[in-house]
Order: sequence, then C-alpha cells, then structure tokens
Amino acid sequence: MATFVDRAVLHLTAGNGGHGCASVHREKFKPLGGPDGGNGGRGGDIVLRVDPQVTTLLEYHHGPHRTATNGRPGEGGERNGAQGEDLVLGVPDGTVISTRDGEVLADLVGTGAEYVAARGGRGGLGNKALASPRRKAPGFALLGEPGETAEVVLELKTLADVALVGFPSAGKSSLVSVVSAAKPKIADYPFTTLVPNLGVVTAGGNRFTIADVPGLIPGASQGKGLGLEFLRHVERCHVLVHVIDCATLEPGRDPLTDLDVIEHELAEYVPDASLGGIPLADRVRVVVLNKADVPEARELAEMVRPDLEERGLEVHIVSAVAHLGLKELTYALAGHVQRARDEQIEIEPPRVVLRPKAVDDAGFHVRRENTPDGEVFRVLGDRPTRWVRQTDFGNDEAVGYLADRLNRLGVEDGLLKAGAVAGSTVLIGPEEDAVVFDWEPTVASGAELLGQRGTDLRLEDRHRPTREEKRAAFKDKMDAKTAAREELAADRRAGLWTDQD
Ligand SMILES: Nc1nc2c(ncn2[C@@H]2O[C@H](COP(=O)(O)OP(=O)(O)OP(=O)(O)O)[C@@H](O)[C@H]2O)c(=O)[nH]1
Ligand SMILES: [Mg+2]
Repeated sequence: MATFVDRAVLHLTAGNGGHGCASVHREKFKPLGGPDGGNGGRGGDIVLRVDPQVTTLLEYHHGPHRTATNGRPGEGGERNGAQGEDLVLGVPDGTVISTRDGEVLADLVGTGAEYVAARGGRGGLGNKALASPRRKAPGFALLGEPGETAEVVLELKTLADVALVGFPSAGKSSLVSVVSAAKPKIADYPFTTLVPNLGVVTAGGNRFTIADVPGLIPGASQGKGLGLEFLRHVERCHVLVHVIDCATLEPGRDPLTDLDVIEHELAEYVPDASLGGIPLADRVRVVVLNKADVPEARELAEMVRPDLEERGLEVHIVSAVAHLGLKELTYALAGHVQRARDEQIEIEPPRVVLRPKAVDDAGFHVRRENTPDGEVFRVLGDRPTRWVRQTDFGNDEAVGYLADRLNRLGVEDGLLKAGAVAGSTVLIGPEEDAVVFDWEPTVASGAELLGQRGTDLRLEDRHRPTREEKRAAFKDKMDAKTAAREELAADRRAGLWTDQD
C-alpha cells in the first residue's frame, strides 16, 4: 500500500525554560555576601524552515513527535543556565502549515522562509536578578516556564508552472524526463509515480517548471487508485496538460473518453479556497497525444485531433520515447506560462501568515463563574498566568512576591470590582490547570473591603487618625526631641565630648 508523504501531522513540544537559582554568596569573613543565583536559560523554539535539500515530508510521517531542548537551570555565583537549542525542521519549498481545523498559519515559499511553530519557555529569574532595594536578599527564584506545545498539519504544494495529468502509464514521467533534466522513475506498470516529480524546462529563453502527477483513474475523486490527495500539488500551476496514451489496448479506453474521465475527476477536486486558488477547471488546458512512435497510435491521434480542436483545445501529437513534437510542445507551454506571468496571475501569492498573538498581553480581566463547588473568580490574562507558572508555591517568599506582582497589576482591585470578598475562591492560570487561592485582600481601598460590619480587623488599626490624635502624636514627637536635646547638652556639660569648632 502506497503511503503519501505530502501531508504530515506534527506534535511539537518546545523546550522548557530552566529554573532560576536561589543562592547566597559565601566567602570567608563575609557570611552574607548577598544573593548570587543566576537565571535559567530559555527553552529552545521549534522552527519550520524551507530547505532545498528536503523534497518530501516522509521524515515527519515516520517521526511526527519532535521536542526542542530545555534551558539549563541557573547556578550560584551568578552563572546563568545555557539556553535550549532551537530545533530547526527542514521542510520542502511550498509547504503549507495549518492547524488541525484547517486554519492556515503559514505558507512557506522560497528557501529560508520559516515559521516558529512552538516557542520555548522563558527561563526563571535567579535571586540575584530579583534583588531590589526593597528586597535585598530574596530567598527564592522564579521557575522556568514550560515550552509551548503545538499540533500542526504540513501539506506540500509543489510550485510547478505546468502540471501533467492523465491515466497511469500514459507517459507523464517519460515526458518530464525528456523535456527536463529530471530523471523520474519510468515503468510499464500503473502507479509508478507516487509523488510528483518536478523538472525545469528551458525553451526559447524561457524557463518554467513542470511536474507530473500520479496517475488518475475513474473514481479517483472517491479515493480509487491513489485518489486525488496529491492534486494539491497542482493547485498552484498555471497550465494543465492532459497526457493521453494513444497506444493503450485496454478495453473502454480511447483518447476522447480518457479526457472526459480525467476532466470529471478534476471537477470533483475542490482546491483549497483559503489559499485563493483559481479552480482547476478555469486553468489553461493543453492536450498531448502521446506514443506517436507506434503507428496505430499515430493514426488514432490524427483521427481524434479535429474533435479535440473543435472543443477549443490545443493539441500536440508527440512521442516521449522517439522525441517527436517535443520542441513545439515546450515552446507552446513556455508561451502559456509567459502569458500567465505577464498578466501577473498570482495563483498563490507567497505570504507568511503569522499566528495572532493572544489579545491582552498587558492586561487581565476577572470572570465570575458559577461551578458545582460554588462561586469562583477567574483571573484571565497572559501575565498573571505566566507569573503563576513561575512561582514555586513551596516557598512563602516566592508566593509573597507573586502577590506583590498581582497587586501592582491591579488584580486585587479587579477582584474587588468583580465582587470578590475575603475568603472567595480565586483561580489564576491556564483553564485546565489553574492554581486555586483563598483570597485574602491586602489593600485597603475603601468601604468595599468591609464584609460584615465590625468583622474587619483593619477597623481597629487602620482607621484615619483624628485631628486630636494627630496633635497628640506631634506633641509626643516634639517631647521626645526635646528630651534628646537635653540629654546631649547634659553630656556636653559633663565633658563627655567637645564641639568640633
Ligand atoms: N512507445 C512508447 N512508449 C512510451 C512513450 N512514453 C512512455 N512510454 C512507456 O509507457 C510506460 C509508462 O510510462 P511512464 O512515463 O512511467 O508513465 P506515467 O504516466 O508516468 O505512469 P504512472 O506514473 O504510473 O502514472 C513506460 O513503459 C514507458 O516506456 C512513448 O512515447 N512511446
Ligand atoms: Mg509516472
């Protein structure tokens, strides 16, 4: 059973970021030399890049699971962990990358065109980098983030100007072999060609590419023979050439019937509209009557030629084996290709579609949800989610740092506005894998904070001082100062120390 390798589904896992390191500098006589834990390295990305050496997706068909290397953890002595290596996967020119749902992510055309399919996780900061005037010696570090995972579909769409279609053994590969330098496999059994062979043709100063296509048979559109799967290869061609075997002795076959059969199958094939393809039915058609070196075949070809021309088709009688009529054919094809190029019919505008980034990188929002376990408040947003992933929940200081970060972003206010009260259940993080908190508000931002009257501890110690109290406090302070001054004066009088001047 032939296996197609012009479509592959990849399961990608980018590298995890390395964890940051929490370490304290130690030296003789300097027991507390300050934090010196290095940062974790970034995890490797997974990049798909057009490589001219790669012509099929075979490799990915056999090995669909790919993983980039992880970043290394940071170490003491301010040593940062090494970055994970990016994994670059070579793909053939004309590879279209899409999601499982068929959304096109990128259309890679031209050597070197690339697409980052999965991003490596960021490395966690070490305690050296987390130190600040307020937090001089953090006893924690941030965790590295996991690498992205992605499932992408690769499809190969050969970039040929001219595509040869026809029954098996009509001589398509033979034709490619005699008009170009390509050397495809040729044999007298059907379905010799399993993936298209691409050749470059030079004719009268013009160059164009030509590709044969695996043989089509009646019912191909329902999956008979090799089916129509590979027709995606010809979606980008300007000219379709029917190669017709005039020497076949198979019952029920003759040039006109063969042409109708292939046209019917082509009509059943629906090109990928998302790529802006012109329907195959609207492409320029040329008919090649092959094997004219066989006398009966030549006779038959001459006989059906007027019928075909009457249908408005351009007809060439050739022999791939005896090299008959090839020059006229290649010049005619070059002319069609040139006209298409002149009219700038872009069948597939080369483009790279970048995946839209999550909408609110900077912000967050709070969603109130009712679950079987009661009401919860979900904090959604890139940054809160990332911060939670970076937190080592076994370390109180790290958790405190997380609380500070969330607070500065305004998450507490957001929760208040959404109706959260002390003790509410708050979820932060990825939908499936969120971290659950019992909320303890830390900010005093007004009356909303007070749950039931009289139960809030802050009523006692956080109320605003009255003028009376302020005056009393001021007097206390001044009294203390006076006392201190008097003490100094007493010392001076006692001759304990002298003035500088
Ligand atoms: N006599 C004669 N035989 C030919 C000619 N062209 C091709 N053949 C023979 O026809 C057979 C099939 O040729 P291929 O070129 O492999 O045919 P194909 O259309 O690529 O076939 P599939 O790949 O199976 O679809 C081979 O045995 C060729 O030698 C020709 O012009 N004259
Ligand atoms: Mg072939």
